[in-house]
Amino acid sequence: MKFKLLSLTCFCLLLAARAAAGPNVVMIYVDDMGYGDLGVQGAKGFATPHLDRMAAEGMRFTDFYVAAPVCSASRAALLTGCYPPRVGIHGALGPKSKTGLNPDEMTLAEMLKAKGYATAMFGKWHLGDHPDLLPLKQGFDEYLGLPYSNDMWPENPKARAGSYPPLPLLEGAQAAVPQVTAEVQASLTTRYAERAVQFIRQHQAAPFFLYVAPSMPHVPLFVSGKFKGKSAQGLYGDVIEEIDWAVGEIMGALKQSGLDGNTLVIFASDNGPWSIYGNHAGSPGPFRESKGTCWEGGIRVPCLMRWPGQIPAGSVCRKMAGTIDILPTVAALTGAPLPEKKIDGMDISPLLRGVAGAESPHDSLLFYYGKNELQALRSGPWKLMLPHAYRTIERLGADGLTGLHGKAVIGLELYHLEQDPGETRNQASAEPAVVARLSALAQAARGELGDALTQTRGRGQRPPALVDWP
Ligand SMILES: [Ca+2]
Repeated sequence: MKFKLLSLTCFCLLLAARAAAGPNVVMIYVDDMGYGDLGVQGAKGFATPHLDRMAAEGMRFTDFYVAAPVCSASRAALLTGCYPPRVGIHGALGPKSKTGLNPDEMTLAEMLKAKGYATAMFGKWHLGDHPDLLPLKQGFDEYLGLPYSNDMWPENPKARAGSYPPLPLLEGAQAAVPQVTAEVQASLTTRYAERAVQFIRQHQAAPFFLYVAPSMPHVPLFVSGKFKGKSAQGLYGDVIEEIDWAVGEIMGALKQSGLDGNTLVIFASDNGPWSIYGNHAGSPGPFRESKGTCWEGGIRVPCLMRWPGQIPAGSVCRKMAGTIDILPTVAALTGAPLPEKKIDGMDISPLLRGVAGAESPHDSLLFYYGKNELQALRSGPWKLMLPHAYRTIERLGADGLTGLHGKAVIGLELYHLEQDPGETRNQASAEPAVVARLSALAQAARGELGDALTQTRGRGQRPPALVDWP
């Protein structure tokens, strides 16, 4: 009897400690999935029942943005709450990169670790593959995954002989598989999901941060046997259905562990679809262009958030928000102190909670591509495209082979995203006052974060890590 009372007391203390620590956080960040690739956002030829259920049980964001339409810059923004130029990460880092995310920056994992959270990452890192820059050095207790994109691989059909070193699958900082094969690629989505489920089961009593970053649906596409040939769309649809299954496994593990009501789950993509791959790419939905451009198709991504009892079920948020907001929002929800260094994201927890009248905290969101080119910004319903050159698609590829890029140059163009989400009607000459207001916002941003298009160096730019390889 005494023992029972004691264990009951322990259990209550444990629950109280858990509540004081704030919610668990699960961040799922997929690679190159399009806005139109969710069932609830019109996907055709494949099904996403688990993601659709996540939307039904949580909140779907219609106006959610990445900070850059490319892998490394987008991931740096997610993990630091900063625009990519603030932390010095541009584009997509290659193997044996001489730069990476500076360990002096505070990541989401480090912020929560300081608050007593257990942390783990399973999936694609892509913020520097030098041993000093891998996830274990950036706040994660545990890591399994590819250090960069799965196409930076000797067996990639478009790679020149010897252009890529062997691609390892890392466990911590060691190669669990020194040379990833096609068979290993096909196992990745399931491997990451299994490790995520195992991690959840091992941490039922401690608050945790789990970051799952599937290597898919980035080309080359691979899927495990259990999903091969299942969707009407073909291989891309099969790959999305396996990712959807993985999300279902993670949500199932949370439910079975009794953690549903105490866990915030976020799902988003790191940029728009890689449309030049034709039937091996997803859909940007109603938006213009795709990955690698600052048109909406490159930067507006699917985003779902679920936290039963805290986020209203079946809700839709149409306010402007982005991946830079996740770190400060998680800080607000968990009581973790914000990084000491300046960040750009803002707390959007009133939007998550569905507070009546809650607005986007941002006057504007900025979009970068290339080597720190400020190519576009959005303020309210307006989007200003700044003069720059970008890649278009002249011919689509198919079945894993790329197509043909063209080049386009645009001047100063203005679009009303609520009336014209497809960015088809340039309003610049009709709305000079709006152009002037957004141009002033762009100019202020250049002073702070720099801009290669105008050769501006920003006051607030911090250096990335620089490393030597033997
Ligand atoms: Ca990507």
